[in-house]
Amino acid sequence: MTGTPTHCPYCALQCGMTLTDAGPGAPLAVVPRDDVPANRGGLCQKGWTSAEALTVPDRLTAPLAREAKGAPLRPCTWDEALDRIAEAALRLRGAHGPDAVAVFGGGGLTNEKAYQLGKFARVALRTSQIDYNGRFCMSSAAAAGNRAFGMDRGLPGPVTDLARADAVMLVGGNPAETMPPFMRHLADVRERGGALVVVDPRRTATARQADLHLRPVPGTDLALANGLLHIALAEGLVDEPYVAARTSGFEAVRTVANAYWPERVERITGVPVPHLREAVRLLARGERSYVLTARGAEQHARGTDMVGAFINLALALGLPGRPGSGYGCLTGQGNGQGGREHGQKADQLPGYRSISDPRAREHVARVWGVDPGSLPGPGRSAYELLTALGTDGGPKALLLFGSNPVVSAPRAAAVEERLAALDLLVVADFVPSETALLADVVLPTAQWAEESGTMTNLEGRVLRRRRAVAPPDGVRTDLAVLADLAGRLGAPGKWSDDPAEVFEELRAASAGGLADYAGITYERIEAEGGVFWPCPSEDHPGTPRPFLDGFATPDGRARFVPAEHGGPAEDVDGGYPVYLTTGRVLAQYQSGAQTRRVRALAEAEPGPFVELHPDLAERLGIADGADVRVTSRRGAATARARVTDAVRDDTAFMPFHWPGEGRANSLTNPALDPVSRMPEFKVCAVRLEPAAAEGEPVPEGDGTEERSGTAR
Ligand SMILES: Nc1nc2c(c(=O)[nH]1)N[C@H]1C(S)=C(S)[C@@H](COP(=O)(O)OP(=O)(O)OC[C@H]3O[C@@H](n4cnc5c(=O)[nH]c(N)nc54)[C@H](O)[C@@H]3O)O[C@H]1N2
Ligand SMILES: Nc1nc2c(c(=O)[nH]1)N[C@H]1C(S)=C(S)[C@@H](COP(=O)(O)OP(=O)(O)OC[C@H]3O[C@@H](n4cnc5c(=O)[nH]c(N)nc54)[C@H](O)[C@@H]3O)O[C@H]1N2
Ligand code: SF4
Ligand SMILES: [Mo]
Repeated sequence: MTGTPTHCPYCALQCGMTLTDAGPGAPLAVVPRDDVPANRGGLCQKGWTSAEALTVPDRLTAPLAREAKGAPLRPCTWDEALDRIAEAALRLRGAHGPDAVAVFGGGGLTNEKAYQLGKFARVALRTSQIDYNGRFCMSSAAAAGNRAFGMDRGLPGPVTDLARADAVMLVGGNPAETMPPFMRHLADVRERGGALVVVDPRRTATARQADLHLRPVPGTDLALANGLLHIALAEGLVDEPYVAARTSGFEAVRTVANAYWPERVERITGVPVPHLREAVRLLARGERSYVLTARGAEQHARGTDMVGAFINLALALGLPGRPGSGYGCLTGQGNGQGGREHGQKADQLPGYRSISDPRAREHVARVWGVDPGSLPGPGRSAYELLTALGTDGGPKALLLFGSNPVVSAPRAAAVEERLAALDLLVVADFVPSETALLADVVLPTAQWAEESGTMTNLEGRVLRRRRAVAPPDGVRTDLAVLADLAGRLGAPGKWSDDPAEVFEELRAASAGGLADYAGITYERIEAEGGVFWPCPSEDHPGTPRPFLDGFATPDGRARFVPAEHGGPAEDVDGGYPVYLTTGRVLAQYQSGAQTRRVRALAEAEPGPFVELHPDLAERLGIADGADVRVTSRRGAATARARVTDAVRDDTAFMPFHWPGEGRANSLTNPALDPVSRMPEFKVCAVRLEPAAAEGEPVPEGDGTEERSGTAR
């Protein structure tokens, strides 16, 4: 049996796997590939069971529509569904202007789909109102990377470079659960004598493998980073020649760091001074080290500055731009990297171009065959877009591809209300997700093993996704849906449903941009095991390590950006005395729409839970396994108690994979970072009580988006 070599549908590691048809009625057989460096023959439980998602019992195989609000969703023909969408889009545009129709995308979409979705919004709908769930994901790391290096790239080089590091500091990431085969690369570091430092309020499966674990109070990482830099300065560990030769702006950062003496930082973060010193000593002990961030450091109302403070530390130690060394962010979704390069972001055109840049507009408009003046300007960011839906002056219709915001958006109840207020909600998905169940029209689309395209993994390596089976009857690809709708809307230009043709156009549209894919072809990807962007021409080798010769800033120097600690947007108080942080578990993926339907995964993690420390549990009279009611200023949720000393006694943790009663995002604070517009998923203030006890009524919305400014 030969099988089809492709990659996992889920996270940014994009583990290689081969899919083999195991005969009629049997699911595709999944075999890990050992020729893909990211996973080298490994897979996590989600990857192993990924083929089961293709044949779940409630897989969507016909379009659904409801006749009116409140009426049930019923199967209809593709023509009925697409006519209804096109008719409503034209009607709403006629009545309210092009911004009346909005689009929301996802970081799981292939490059081809992300590109086509952005083009569809700007050319077919002529709307500025498009954004995507990546805004909830690594947007703060992207903003900080752009600010410091002039370019936003997940890792600064191939994952296999990590092995040679003297130390890796991982801030707010739990790859033992979120990218299990990645742990192999961290194990290589330790086997070769390097050290692993983990910064996480919880003693996670990742932290248990670390040489040193720092456990800050959630939301205090900025003070921690400044404090580590203070120690590096005090102990003469700053690489002054590197700072002089390759960076700008250090003096302002030095001045800020001076005020973060170790005892003050211990007071703010709860991390003991000897641990702070040990962390700096480990990170500075060799030439080659990495500072890596993930969502724990990024999903904050000051996430851009938080990541920036860790970049400052890496720069002061002379790490970025050296081989086998640097700063990196662990991107999250399958195409988390490529999905943020080709124009589904509110302010962006393909090739990581700015939609406000006249030259970028002219270049892309030429490729699209339209007048640059017809392209809209920047639109609203994800949360701002979702909460504008159905308001006066907000969009009246939304077309959503590749996200399930009813579960995954912050303050989700408010978002759910806005979705319900739309004239028309269209959701394209493979399964009836919680958001699809609210829709007026649901479009059943093909999924990963049924389609081809490209994905860009956390290394910046562009990979091929290959079709292994035909989609079920009745199902169309996202590209086919967009092409058909563009035709019904009378859109100018070319609208192909063939990924190879769309990729050719993407190459031209990205040419000359920061994320330049012009020299990448499907053939090269297959022959070379992936190609790293930027790759401006077919004879260019691709760029695995973009910063070796200089940074992508105008003067080639990396920029230091000073930032002061401010604390979380919402601090604990008498009414809400416990921090809540949220994140992931191994066996569930994101909103759970896919993984909750896979038997082995649902058995491994059947439902919502809240981790709390034994001392806190005892104080509150909550037993392990009992139902806990968790209340924040936004709402309440009920989940099963997991009493564990892996969490701090001032902090509870909930995964966000479940809808309904146990939805973590009923609680989260949508305070947005001023630069990235990333919401503060990682800290809010809550009250916990046994679920049996009558809680006080939940207060109405009360301006919690303002910063409390409480000094810690
Ligand atoms: N199993 C599984 N794997 C996944 C996903 C999934 O849903 N399930 N999703 C994929 C996606 S899209 C993403 S973005 C990645 C996310 O991957 P990660 O970033 O590794 O995942 P999270 O669990 O969101 O957060 C990581 C850690 O941040 C810690 N943390 C919370 N608050 C703070 C804080 O204030 N400071 C610090 N330093 N740490 C804090 C949490 O305790 C948690 O252990 O995972 C990808 N892989
Ligand atoms: N509290 C809290 N909330 C969070 C986070 C957190 O840490 N804490 N993390 C945030 C992060 S990092 C992320 S990335 C978001 C993710 O949250 P979501 O955006 O909700 O991500 P998914 O659950 O992956 O949703 C993808 C949906 O699209 C479908 N889908 C997948 N691929 C395709 C495709 O190719 N085409 C179409 N048409 N449909 C597709 C899936 O079946 C699923 O229903 O959640 C964010 N929300
Ligand atoms: S680590 Fe990510 S890419 Fe690899 S098998 Fe698991 S979910 Fe799939
Ligand atoms: Mo993410």
